[in-house]
Amino acid sequence: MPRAIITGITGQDGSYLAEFLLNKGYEVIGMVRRSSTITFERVHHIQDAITIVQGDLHDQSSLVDVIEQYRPEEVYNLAAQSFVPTSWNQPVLTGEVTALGVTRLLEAIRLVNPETRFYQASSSEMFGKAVEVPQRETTPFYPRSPYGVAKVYGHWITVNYRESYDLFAVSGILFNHESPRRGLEFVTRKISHGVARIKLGLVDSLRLGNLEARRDWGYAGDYVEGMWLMLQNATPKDYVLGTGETHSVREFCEVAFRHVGLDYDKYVVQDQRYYRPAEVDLLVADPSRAQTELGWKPKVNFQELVSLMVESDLKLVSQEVR
Ligand code: NAP
Ligand code: F7E
Repeated sequence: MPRAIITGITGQDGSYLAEFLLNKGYEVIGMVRRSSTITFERVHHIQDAITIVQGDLHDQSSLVDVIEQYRPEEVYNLAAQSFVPTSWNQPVLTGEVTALGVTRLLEAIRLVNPETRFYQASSSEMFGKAVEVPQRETTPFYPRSPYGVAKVYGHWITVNYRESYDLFAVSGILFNHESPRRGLEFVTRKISHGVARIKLGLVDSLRLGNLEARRDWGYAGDYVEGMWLMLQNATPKDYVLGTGETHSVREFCEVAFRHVGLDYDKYVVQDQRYYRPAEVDLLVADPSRAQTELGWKPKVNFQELVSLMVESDLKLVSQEVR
């Protein structure tokens, strides 16, 4: 039975990846940071099938201990301070976790068991003020937030450890991927949850920032398969994962409100508080390398994704008000 460690298992992607690996017959070890409250909501349903171990990307020795204790074949580094606006308020913490945390984990692998295969969760935010459209593996980076800058560091240190120490270390440059398990502060979930609350009569407006920003939105469940495929490759190589389609925040609103028979224009209020000091205006992937070399393709399209999220939030919010 292959063994994998997932950092960030309590996050959106960690929970889908854990399910995916369990279905493939893996033993799954989830690394979690200590907290005074339980944050296992997303993995509650599989908690008996996984092993939870404490560790923190801030703490080198905890990472060495986890790798030494479990000696996994694969490590997926999904843990990060992942919310872009927070990275302006907490730039140093973001750098510590999202950037230096990667080096700490790579060091633990290099020192304890360099045979371990390593996946780094890189991000399309690294393309930022994109210098070409669509963005692919060779597109130069131009990050626009402390989060994007930290991810560029995490990306290059992964490449550097691969080239310096011959580690099987790869980086997946993933475009936005969403789901009913997305955190409530990210725009897609904020919209689907807002639509449900408006439809059920709990609130009468939804306050958002820049409606013209465009993203390449896919379904998180599809993307975790791509992470796994990258670690099964014959040679370590980086890949872009995305749908190749781009939509604006405004379009996401239109489709989400229309799904429940409402007109978004009557409910959405633009609020300066949600604008960013520097915006990423347009992201769209060229995922052709992953399609050709890994056979990876997203299965859920934009309309299906929006419907899936709105339906899930309608159910959730109606249960809460009952
Ligand atoms: P998420 O839901 O925000 O999950 C982040 C995870 O990191 C949580 O489990 C969190 O634990 C953990 N974490 C935070 N700080 C930590 C620390 N110091 N030590 C250990 N664990 C820590 O993120 P996601 O959407 O699943 O994304 C997964 C990864 O992919 C992240 O690295 C993100 O930056 C990257 N990414 C995401 C997307 C996307 O569209 N979702 C696209 C590209 C790249 P708690 O539960 O304790 O907070
Ligand atoms: O913003 C605009 C906002 O916060 C998307 C993370 O997973 O994907 C995610 O980062 C867009 C931005 O995601 C609101 O200005 C408008 O242009 O959902 P988001 P993100 O910043 O793209 C990347 C790939 C990651 O790696 C990150 O970890 O939507 N927007 N109004 C808004 N955004 C938010 N959050 N809230 C609003 O009210």
